[in-house]
Parts: sequence; structure tokens; C-alpha cells
Amino acid sequence: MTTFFIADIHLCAQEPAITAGFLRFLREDAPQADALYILGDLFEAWIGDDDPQPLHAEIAAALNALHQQGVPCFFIHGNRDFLVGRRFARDSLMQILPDTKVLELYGRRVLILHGDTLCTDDTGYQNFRKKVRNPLIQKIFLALPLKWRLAIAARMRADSKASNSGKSLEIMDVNPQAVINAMQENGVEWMIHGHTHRPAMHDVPLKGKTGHRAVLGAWHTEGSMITVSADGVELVTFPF
Ligand code: OKV
Ligand code: MN
Repeated sequence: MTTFFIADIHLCAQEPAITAGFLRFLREDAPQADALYILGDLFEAWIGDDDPQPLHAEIAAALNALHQQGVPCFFIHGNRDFLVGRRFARDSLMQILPDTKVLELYGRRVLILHGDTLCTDDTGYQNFRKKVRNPLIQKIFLALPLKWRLAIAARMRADSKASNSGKSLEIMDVNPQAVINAMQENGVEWMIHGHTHRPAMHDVPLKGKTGHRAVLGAWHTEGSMITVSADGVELVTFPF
């Protein structure tokens, strides 16, 4: 009786070792879980469900196969794959959740989210987010020909790489008050998120008690997950 959480796999055609590691995880590890939650940035980029990349169909098929084995899969959008939509959800059988969600797991209330909304000190990113998360702007972008979307996205990634190189590590991490606010608004003592690529377990000072923040690692050279069971919450790394 264990629920698995992962995030920041950042799948892309240029990183076949990560893809192979993720497919092995879905085949060999994930079938043991009660449910699998993917907390964003499953893909390095996403410009619409109509992108004909073979990688996308391969991942949809593998997630679909996990569902057929009785393991439901849930997905929260990340800052990179926020355009993953209904068609990919249908093909993969994963259920797309809202950006924040409170789970009741083995008697524990757990807030789950990608984590980018907690990085409130990065005002440049939060301004970018407001624009690309606007439903009207998304509708217009998705109506463009695939070739235009590919070109726009490549340009945006190149620009972002250039601007991030000037940002400090503190700006890119979560804001401690944003963490406290999110936990108190949702009445939880546990939070699980990814995004920062800083896997760790943190204590959070809440009114009268200590909360806990579990942070997932990115899948660079090994896998990272958080398991939740009646016994507790654990951060686990494993080779591809
Ligand atoms: C994802 C990020 C590129 C960060 C563009 C409207 C707009 C969506 C989009 C294009 C880019 C996602 C979808 C990508 C995340 C970047 C660069 C920085 C910090 C529009 C809606 F504005 F053009 F109309 N995009 N892609 N970045 O390449 O996957 O998260 S992406
Ligand atoms: Mn992210």
C-alpha cells in the first residue's frame, strides 16, 4: 500500500538514457504502486498534443499499459509541459489534475503541486508564467501551424537559457513564506513538489506545529521518487 510521486523527468528525444530509465521504471517499479502521481515536467517541452514526435506516443503507450495493470496515474502540469492536454490524457489514460491538489493518503493530508508557483522571488519567471498560462494566449498559440509553434518555442527556450544564467540560486528556489501560505491555506502539514531540482526533506514552521516539505529530484543521471505509505514519507533515488 504505497503511492509513488515523481517529477522533472524532462523527457526529450535528445536524452535516450532518461527515456529508457523512465520506461524501465514504468515497467518494473510503478506496477507495485497504489497510484502514480507525476508532478510536472514529465517532458522538457510541449507545444501541443498534435506534435507527431514518436517519443510522445511511446510514453503514452507505456503509461496506458501501467493503467491496464490497475495503477491509476495522475498528472499536474509543470512549467515546461503545461500544454499537455486532453488528447495526450486520453491516449495515456492519465488524469490531469488542477495545479494544486490536496490528497488524503493513509490518514495524512498532503498538498501536491509542481512547485514553480512557490518561487515568488523570480519575478521574471512569474511574469512569463502569467502570459503563457493565460487561456486566450494558449488558444491563439495552439491555433498556429505546428512549424510556427516549433520555431517560437525554440526561440523562447534559447532566450530563457540566456536569462537564467544571470539568476542566483536563491531566486530560483522556493520562497519560505510562499510555502507556509500554501500549506496554511490548504490546512495541511505535508507538501510534495518538484521543480527546484533540490531533492530534500524540510521542516516548515507552521502555527503551533511543524510541517514537512518533501522535494523531488530531477531525473538527470538517476531516478528520484517520493513514496507515501502508512509507515511514512520517503525520498528514494535509484539507477536508471
Ligand atoms: C516551456 C519555458 C519554453 C520556462 C507559448 C503561449 C506564446 C504556450 C507557449 C511555447 C514554449 C511551451 C509552450 C517552453 C517553458 C520555455 C522557455 C522558458 C522558464 C505561447 C502558450 F507566448 F508564444 F504565445 N509555449 N513551449 N520556459 O518550448 O515547451 O519555463 S516550451
Ligand atoms: Mn519545473
